[in-house]
Amino acid sequence: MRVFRRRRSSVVYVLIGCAFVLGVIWYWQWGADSIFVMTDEVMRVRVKRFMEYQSSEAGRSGPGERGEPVVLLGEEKAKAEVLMPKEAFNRLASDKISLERSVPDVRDQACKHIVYPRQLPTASVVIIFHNEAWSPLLRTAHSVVNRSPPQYLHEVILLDDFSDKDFLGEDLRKYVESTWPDGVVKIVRTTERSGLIRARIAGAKAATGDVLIFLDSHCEVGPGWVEPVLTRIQEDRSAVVCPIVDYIDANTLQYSLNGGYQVGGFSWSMHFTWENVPERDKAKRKYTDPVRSPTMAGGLFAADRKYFFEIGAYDPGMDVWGGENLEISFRTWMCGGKLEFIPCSRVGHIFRSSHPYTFPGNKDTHGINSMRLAEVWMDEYKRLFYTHRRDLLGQDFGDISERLELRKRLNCHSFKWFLDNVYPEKFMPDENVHAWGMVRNPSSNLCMDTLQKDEKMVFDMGLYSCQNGASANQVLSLSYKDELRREEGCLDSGGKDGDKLTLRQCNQAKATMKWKHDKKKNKIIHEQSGLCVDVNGEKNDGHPMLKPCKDTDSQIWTFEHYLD
Ligand code: LR7
Ligand code: MN
Repeated sequence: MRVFRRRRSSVVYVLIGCAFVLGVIWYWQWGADSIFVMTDEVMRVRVKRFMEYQSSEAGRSGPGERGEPVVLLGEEKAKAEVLMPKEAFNRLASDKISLERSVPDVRDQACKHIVYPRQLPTASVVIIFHNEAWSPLLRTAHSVVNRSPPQYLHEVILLDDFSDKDFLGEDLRKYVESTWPDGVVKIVRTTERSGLIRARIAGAKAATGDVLIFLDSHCEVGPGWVEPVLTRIQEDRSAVVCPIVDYIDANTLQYSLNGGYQVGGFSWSMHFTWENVPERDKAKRKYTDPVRSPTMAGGLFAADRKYFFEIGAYDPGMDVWGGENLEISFRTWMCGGKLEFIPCSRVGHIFRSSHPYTFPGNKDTHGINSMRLAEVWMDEYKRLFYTHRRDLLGQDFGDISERLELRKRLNCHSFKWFLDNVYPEKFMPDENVHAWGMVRNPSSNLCMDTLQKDEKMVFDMGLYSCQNGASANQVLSLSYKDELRREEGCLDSGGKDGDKLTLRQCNQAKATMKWKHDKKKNKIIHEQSGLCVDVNGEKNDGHPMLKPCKDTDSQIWTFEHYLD
């Protein structure tokens, strides 16, 4: 019995061995050959197409070429204006422009002289879309194929997040297959509306290149955009990197360079903000060096494909839109990676004023997604998020246990570590301050209020009935540096009788931005002029102003919280 069994198993080994040898011979004779021949052939097609585009680009003419604006007139203009609110950009102007238009080379001169390594990892460019218009979507794909050297472009994945516009079905498939018969552009479709976060995960899973590069479906990449990105990731696989985002006008499709040179921050309401590069980072670097950034805007970035999954891809519990950009930013830094902008890589994006798609269930997905992010990553600092979003307290944000598990498994730093080490400039409304919260004049029950003004702008501080802590527009802090400030700006005043309190960029060197307050006298005194802040008979939507100090109810102010 034993002998028999042994003999049978040796027969099996011999058969497996023969099959293996035959397989190797077959592969060597035909398989390998045909694969290599095909690859060579495909690569030839791709290189030829790339060279042809490159050599014709400078001579192109037509509407919108070189990123010039398209201005519609008369009937067309009227038609475009009707479409604008629905599509949130000027589709008619976009449709007039070639899908392969040229864009200006807005890179710094120094970028053009850099010689990048010949051997670089390959890119899978993932373009997610839901009901995107035809011309911006295809212009994104064409720009990638036309401006990425074929040896580095593994594939372009058009990830259709369950669009229901007809032309994005068969028509798109036919267009893609006939335009890129070599298969460099692929369509992958989700089987239900996933939202942009899960759509990106699906795109990343379908990809097989070394590096993932995500783009929105209304971008145009600039000359030489891909090499610096791949070079940086080759140097350091834990670098998650973003191109500089140029501006494509939603109305004229004009491509204009982002002259500013900024990095990403965030507001405590969990919105992305642009911030100046801190001096300490400016000092040590050349213009062309990567610049570290606390956060990213979200849509345009690259990461080593395996690394992207190692650090937890995205939170699949996030719906439709919003919050994922700060989540991946905090997580990358806190779990051992880094986030950078690459000044020599430029990509244009159409900035739209609204979303040309639905939010199923009419949910505030940005709010709920941000709750998930705050609960998983922000430790005790989530209090500052809820200060700005009291309306969200008690809302259901779903199950976050897997994300908490991930944080533990990756042994990530605390949020405080992130603030201290990556973003020390970030102002905490309730740390290093004498007092904070509502600033109330008890006799009128009016509070200082931003009146919803955009805090990136300069504006006069207003007055509004006190909302008892429910309105983030009424949060002010009196800092240890004697600033009376919001998250972004500080109150300033000319210091004359009747002058208003103007919110503008904080500047510690400015004497006109210093204020004194003590909870005994309850006045707010403008240090430089010695004048007092006065309600001066103003009502809702009015403005507090400086007046000579006197003993009057309209000069009494109390802060919601005193810390000393
Ligand atoms: O359900 C959806 N499914 C999708 O596939 C909803 C959207 N999408 C697609 C959509 O077609 C688009 O390609 O997702 C992409 C992003 O949607 P947009 O273009 O409406 O977003 P946005 O440009 O207004 O918003 C920014 O913030 C978002 C937060 O969730 C995303 O991170 C976007 O990618 C991001 N865009 C950028 O960062 C572009 C550069 C901005 C700058 C500077
Ligand atoms: Mn976008």
